Amino acid sequence: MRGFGTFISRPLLFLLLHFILVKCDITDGNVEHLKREHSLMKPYQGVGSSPSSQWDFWGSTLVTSSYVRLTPDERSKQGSIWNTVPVYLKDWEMHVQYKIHGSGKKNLHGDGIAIWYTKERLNPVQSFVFGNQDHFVGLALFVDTFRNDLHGMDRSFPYISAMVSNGSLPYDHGNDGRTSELGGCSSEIRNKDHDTYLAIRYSKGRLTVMIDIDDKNEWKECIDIGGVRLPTGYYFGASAATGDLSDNHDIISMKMYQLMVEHTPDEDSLDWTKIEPSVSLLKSPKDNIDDPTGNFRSTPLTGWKVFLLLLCALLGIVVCGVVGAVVFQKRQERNRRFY
Ligand SMILES: [Ca+2]
Repeated sequence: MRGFGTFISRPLLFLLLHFILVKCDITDGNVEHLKREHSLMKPYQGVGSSPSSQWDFWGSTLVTSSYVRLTPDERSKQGSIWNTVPVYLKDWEMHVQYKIHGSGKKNLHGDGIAIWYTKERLNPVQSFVFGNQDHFVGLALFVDTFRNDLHGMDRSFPYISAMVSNGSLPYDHGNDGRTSELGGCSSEIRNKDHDTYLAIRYSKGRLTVMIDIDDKNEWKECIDIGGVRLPTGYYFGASAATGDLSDNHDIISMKMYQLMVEHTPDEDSLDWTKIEPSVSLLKSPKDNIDDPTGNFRSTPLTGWKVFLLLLCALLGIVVCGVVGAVVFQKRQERNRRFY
């Protein structure tokens, strides 16, 4: 693609970049669509202490006026925070502002934060992953800061990955969930001077995860997969855990936006609370081991990729046309001179 830019005029390049950024910016941005009953924002009034609070917390979680600390930078801590109101939106977008920081040097910190959309909330059972149960039912997004699987050296940590489970398949902490992940990306999210963001969008069976770690107010795609089925009526939560190594795991805000999406009458007549969490259009999760990137996305091309392909094809045709015309003209001139 080197030299691609030289083919494109500046206005066209600007238009192209604008198009890509607009497509990547999945922020709904419409405050009217913010669902306050599912959002956690400063100064977290009443969280955990008021009976009418829409958020509960558990374990090592500490609520201050400027952040919710799921774990301090100390060993063997587990904490979580949970929305007490089930979500009945069919299409939604959750924006999480968070910060993971601590005194541990590179690779000497852990374990990370998980964001949940699950059937059960606040379930302190014996088997924990990131401060919650490993046999969860629903969706989980793991911001994993510690590499447990020493065989998986092909990816760098911190690593963000998503998993959907109906409860039959647990998250395997020993291999960083590699065998069950739907997709993921590496991201240097620790010890930033600014807060970091992630957005989870679920709409029409498509799960998209975007991240913003550079404080530039721009989303970058991390995960984008189709064929995901999630019910309504589940709960949002965030949790974190430390082990022998630790970090401060802070949630600054969780903002839930309703997406205004039309559904067919057939879709609307379904009982969305009865949907079992599942993913189609994918290889079996175990095939993921053979994928050197640990990443499989057998998804159709997204809008802007199709746009780029079409643009390349169009440019190709234009270049061929121009070259053809020049050659034809030269030949005509030569012919004229010949005669
Ligand atoms: Ca891990």
